[in-house]
Amino acid sequence: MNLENKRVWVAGHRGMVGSALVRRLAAENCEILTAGRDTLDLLDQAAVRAWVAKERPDAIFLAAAKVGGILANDSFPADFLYQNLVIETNIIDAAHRADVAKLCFLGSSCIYPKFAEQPIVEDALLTGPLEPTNEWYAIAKIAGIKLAQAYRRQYGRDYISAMPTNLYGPGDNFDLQSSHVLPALMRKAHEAKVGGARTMTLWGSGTPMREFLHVDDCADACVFLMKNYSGADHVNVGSGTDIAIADLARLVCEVVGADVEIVLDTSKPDGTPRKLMSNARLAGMGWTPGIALRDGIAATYDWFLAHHA
Ligand code: GFB
Repeated sequence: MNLENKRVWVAGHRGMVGSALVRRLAAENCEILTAGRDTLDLLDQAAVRAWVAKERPDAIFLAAAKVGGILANDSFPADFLYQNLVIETNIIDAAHRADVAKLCFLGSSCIYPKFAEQPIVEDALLTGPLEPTNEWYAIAKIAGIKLAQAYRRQYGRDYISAMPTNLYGPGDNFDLQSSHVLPALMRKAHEAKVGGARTMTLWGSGTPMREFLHVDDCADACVFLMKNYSGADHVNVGSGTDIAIADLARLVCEVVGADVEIVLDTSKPDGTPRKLMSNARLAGMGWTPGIALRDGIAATYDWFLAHHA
């Protein structure tokens, strides 16, 4: 799809991914549509239908979601399952009713089985049990993939799905209870440095492996897919490399300039042992990521210093 002069709705534009999409779309010469929480409640089916029918976007990036780190996922299963199901069903069905030509649904790498073979190919979906700490969120995201496929199959809609790996970058959530690991470690390292602390606490064993992608790379990949991909199969969006959480903590401390000893809080869950996705499908289409982890962490720390510290 050529985005030039098209009306493109970024649902969830205030979130980390949505705001990265808005930044990226500025280069596409399209008209970007947004609706803040004050104007449109995405949990309200009638309101979403009315808004989409009135605004008539040509394309939609479905980046709105209830998101959080391992503890938030584990603590609020009803919120993660219910809100994500409702947001995606409301938007995808409203898009179909308003004849929206294209939609890109964003999911997550936690849709795959806990013990999937690594690197995880797209076909591993629904081949085994999920990781219990985030199965609620995962089930909602799997339903989103299936919704896009179902509207394609029954109504011929060109609705696609992108599955990003663990993301980080400007606009991330730095709240220690609800955030993902990377912003949590950045804040802890920063506070240790400023406060002169000698230790920094890491949840779990530090041995789980995670793959990280800068959110600007993710936005670029989603725009690439919107423009170049029309298929029922979801597409992994990753960096292609992973790192142990303890090594990530050392890297973050180096970038931040915190000289601390790492202490483990093993009362907190590890989650899935490893989730490195195969990015072969996307690479085969001609897209590869551009931001190295250390550079991305440094840029995110600059953003953190400007906005939070
Ligand atoms: O990023 P994270 O919260 O989520 O945690 P998941 C990744 C790993 O980092 C886990 C460890 O093994 C955590 O125990 N960790 C160490 C920490 N210290 C910390 C800390 O201070 N804060 C946090 N948050 N983690 C989420 C899913 O899984 O990933 C979501 O729950 C979603 O559904 C998201 O898929 C991308 O990678 O385990």
